[in-house]
Amino acid sequence: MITVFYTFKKSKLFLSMILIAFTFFSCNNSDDSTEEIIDDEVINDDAMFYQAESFVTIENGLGGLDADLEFGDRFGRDHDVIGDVDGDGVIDYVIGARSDDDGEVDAGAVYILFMNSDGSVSSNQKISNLEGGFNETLLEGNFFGYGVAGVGDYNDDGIPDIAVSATNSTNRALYIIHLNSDGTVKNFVKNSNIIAQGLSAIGDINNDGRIDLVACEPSSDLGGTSRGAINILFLDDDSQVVSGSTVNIGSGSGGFGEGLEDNDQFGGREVAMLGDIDNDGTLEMAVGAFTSDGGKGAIWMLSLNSTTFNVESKLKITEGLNGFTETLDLEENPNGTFGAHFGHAMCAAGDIDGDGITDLVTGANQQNEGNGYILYLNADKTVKTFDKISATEGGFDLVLDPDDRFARSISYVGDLKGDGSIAINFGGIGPGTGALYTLFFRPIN
Ligand SMILES: [Ca+2]
Ligand SMILES: [Ca+2]
Ligand SMILES: [Ca+2]
Ligand SMILES: [Ca+2]
Repeated sequence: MITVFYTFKKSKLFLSMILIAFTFFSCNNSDDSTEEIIDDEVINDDAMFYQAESFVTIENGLGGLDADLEFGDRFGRDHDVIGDVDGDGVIDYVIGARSDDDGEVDAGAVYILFMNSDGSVSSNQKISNLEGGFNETLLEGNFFGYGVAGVGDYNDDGIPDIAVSATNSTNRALYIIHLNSDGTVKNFVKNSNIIAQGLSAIGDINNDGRIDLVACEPSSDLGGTSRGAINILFLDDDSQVVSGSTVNIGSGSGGFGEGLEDNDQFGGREVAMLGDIDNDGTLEMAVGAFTSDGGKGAIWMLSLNSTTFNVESKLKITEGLNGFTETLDLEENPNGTFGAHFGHAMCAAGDIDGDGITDLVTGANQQNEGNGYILYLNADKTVKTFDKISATEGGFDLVLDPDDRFARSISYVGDLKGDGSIAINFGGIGPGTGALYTLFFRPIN
């Protein structure tokens, strides 16, 4: 522990916080403490910068969810907060279920979840071929709901709206859906020929009053086979993508330069806008490449020019590189893929360790039951230390199935309870239908 303490700010207050964290961990994990102290790597687990308060599982018949989820629906494969849709003062969610079969096999669906402040679902509204007033015909294999994101109020009616992607080659589209306060569709705008195998809201980076989006295309052959790419999208007053404004970043494009190899799948399923963490005028954004390094996975930390949004500098985080001391596995997975898939999903998590720098939540969903990680970042984009959240670590005592793929999707909720705790949503397979785990963290800072 001494070396860990030494690398941090040495204020007495800060040390006492770490001691509290360490004491909390020791009290709650006494069974593991003997082996935890053996090698340096697990010191990170002792440095927990939060108290694990509780978690809620949302799946068929659990956590207040009354929905007809079926095996393979992939509920929770992507999710985001959308603000308070029904005006009851509690944040609401959008959840993708891209393999839902309403109308056609794998046509897809999304659910608007109206939340209670304890993290349980109060009620829900499905949007699909058959429900929610969605005047659109989704075809077999459209995978509507592959990517979802809250975009704020795009049509100025006071009700937050959502972005939803469909990815099949017969209907590659980005839908901006303007919601009614009951979660049904008021109307929608379809942007065609947009590929978004992942979708992330990144805040209003061009300062035009509308939240901007990143569409992830990990299968892109830009610069080489399946090296992957992202597209930063800007939309106008009519919820349409502004033609000519899209910023394409990948191997040899958008200032990225070199570093990607074939089959890295840069872009993954999500990116995380961290803001200007080093205060030099560029915007730091994390982008995964989940099949990089033989399947172990990696995260690229990009610094984007604040005007062109092209990459000015970048840094790679993976096993043993730039401060990430975790061991990632290379084993074959039950679905035939290889490796841990670190960086498949991620979100910015605010400043959990209280050092003034935004921290990054990510995961390795193909390692054991799936691992979540909180990466505590330095201003130079490297990892200072990290906490791991799994079935056996992180203090939550999660109940996961062996092939749950916990943390395959991640989104930041914030203070849902209104008591200073932070809620973060993690997707998993659960009983096969898909599941959402809401974890409540109390930062110790
Ligand atoms: Ca609400
Ligand atoms: Ca609206
Ligand atoms: Ca904008
Ligand atoms: Ca921090």
